[in-house]
Amino acid sequence: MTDSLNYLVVGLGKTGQSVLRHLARTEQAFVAWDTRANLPTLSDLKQTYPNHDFYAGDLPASVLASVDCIVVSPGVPLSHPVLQQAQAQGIAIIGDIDLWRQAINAPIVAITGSNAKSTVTSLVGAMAKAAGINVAVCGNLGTPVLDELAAQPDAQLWVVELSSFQLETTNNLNAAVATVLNLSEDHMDRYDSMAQYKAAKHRIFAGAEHVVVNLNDENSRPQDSGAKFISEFTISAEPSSAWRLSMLDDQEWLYQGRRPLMPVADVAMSGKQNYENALASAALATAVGVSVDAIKSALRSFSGLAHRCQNVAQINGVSWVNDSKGTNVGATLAAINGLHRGANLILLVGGVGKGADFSPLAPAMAQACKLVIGFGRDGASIANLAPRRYVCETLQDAVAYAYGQAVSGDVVLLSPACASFDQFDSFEHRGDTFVRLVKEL
Ligand code: UMA
Repeated sequence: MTDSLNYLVVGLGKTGQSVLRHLARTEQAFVAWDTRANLPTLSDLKQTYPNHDFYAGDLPASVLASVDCIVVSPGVPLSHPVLQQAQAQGIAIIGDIDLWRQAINAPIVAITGSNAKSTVTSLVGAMAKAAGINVAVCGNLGTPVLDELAAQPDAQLWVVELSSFQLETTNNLNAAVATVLNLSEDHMDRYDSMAQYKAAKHRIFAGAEHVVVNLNDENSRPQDSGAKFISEFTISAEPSSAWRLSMLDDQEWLYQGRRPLMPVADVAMSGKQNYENALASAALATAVGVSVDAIKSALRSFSGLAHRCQNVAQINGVSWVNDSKGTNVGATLAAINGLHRGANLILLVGGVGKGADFSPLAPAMAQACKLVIGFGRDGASIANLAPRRYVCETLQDAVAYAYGQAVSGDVVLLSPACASFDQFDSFEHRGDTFVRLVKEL
C-alpha cells in the first residue's frame, strides 16, 4: 500500500526506528533526522536504508520543502523551531500512534495516567490472554506500537500504554475504551502548566466508545467525551455502582458494583495502590468483553512488574524494595502510602527532578519515613523537605548508608521521584544497579 506521501521521521531512537521499518515495509518515501549531531547509530542506519537521506544535527533548510508529513518521536518537543516552522507551512505533524491507528481495525484499550499505567496495561493484557484472546500489549511501556504490529498483524485486541508525549501527536484514536488513570505533576520541564499536561493526556478520549473514570481523581474524568458508556472505579466503598473496595465477612473484597468479585487476599499483588490498579484493569477488560473468570484468574497470578514496588530481598528482617519506576512525585507518594507501617521507611530519592514541585512529599515523608536519603542531582532538594535526612552523591552511597541505619521491620525503598539520566541510562538501569548493590550486601 502506498499513499505517495514523503515523510520526514524526526528522532531516531526506539520509536523513530520502528517508524523507519514500517515505512520501508509499506514502501513509502522517507528521509530521517535526529537533532543529535553525534548520533552513534547513524552509519548503521544509512547502511540499512541506502536509498534514503539521513541528517544528524542541523537540518538543511531545503528538506522541509519536499516533505508532506512529519512523524515525530515522543521525546522531541513540538516547540522545536523546525517543527514550529513546519506547522506554519501547513505540513502535517503526527506520531507513530497515528500511523499504527491507520493500519489496524481491532479494538483498542488505551491507557494513560501519571502513574501505574504500565502495571494496568500489563494486567489488562494478562486478563485478555487468560480469556484466550490474541492480544497485543505495547506502547510507552516498551515495544513501539509499529514493531508490535509487525510481530502481531492478526492481533484481536490492542492494549496500549500512551504517554502525554505520544498523545500530543495522536489524533482521533477512537479507542474501544480509554482511561486517564490519575494525574499528578510530571514532565514540568516540557509543559508550561498542569492544564497543558492534562490537555495532552485527555486527547486519549477522542472518539472513545467507553471511558473508565477514577472517582478519586477528578482529573481523570473527560470534560465532554461523547462516550456511549462510562465505568467508574474507586478505592472507597461508595458509590455502590462503581468498581470498588468493600468489606465482606470481615475481609476486604473487590466489588463490581453490588457484586463481590474476590477477596483482596487472593490478588497476587499487594498494597492499596495495586487493588486500585486491579479495579481499573477489571473495568477496562470488562468493557471489551473479557469474562469475570479470566479477570479473576489473571488477578490471582499477575505479581507485578520489575522496578515497580518490587520486593528485592529480605536481609536481617529488613525489606528492600525497588521502585525505580517511581520517577515523579505522585508515584513516590503512592509507594510510600502503600508500603509504610508507621514510620518504618528508609526512602532513597533523587536524580533529575524535571522541574517538579516536591513539597507534596513533605507530609508523607514526615509521617512514614524514619530517614530520607537524597542522592544524585536533585536528591538534596527532596531530602531537605524531610525532618530526618542524609544527603550523599551516589546510589551506592545511599544503599550503604541505609544498610547501616535499618533495623528489623524497616523497609528500604528506592522510589526516587526523579528521572535517572544524571547517573544512569534509564530507570531500568538504576533499578538493576539497586538490585545488584542489595544482593552484594
Ligand atoms: N531526539 C532528537 N531531538 C530531541 C529529543 C530527542 O532528535 O529534541 C532524539 C534522540 O537523540 C534519540 C531519539 O530522539 O535518538 C529518542 O527518541 P525518544 O526520546 O522519543 O525515545 P524513544 O527511544 O523513541 O522511546 C520512546 C519513549 N521515550 C520517551 O517518550 C522519552 C519510551 O518511553 C517508549 O518506551 C518508547 O518510545 C516506545 O514507545 C520511555 C519514557 O521515559 C519509557 N517515557 C516517558 C514516561 O513514561 O514518563 C514519557
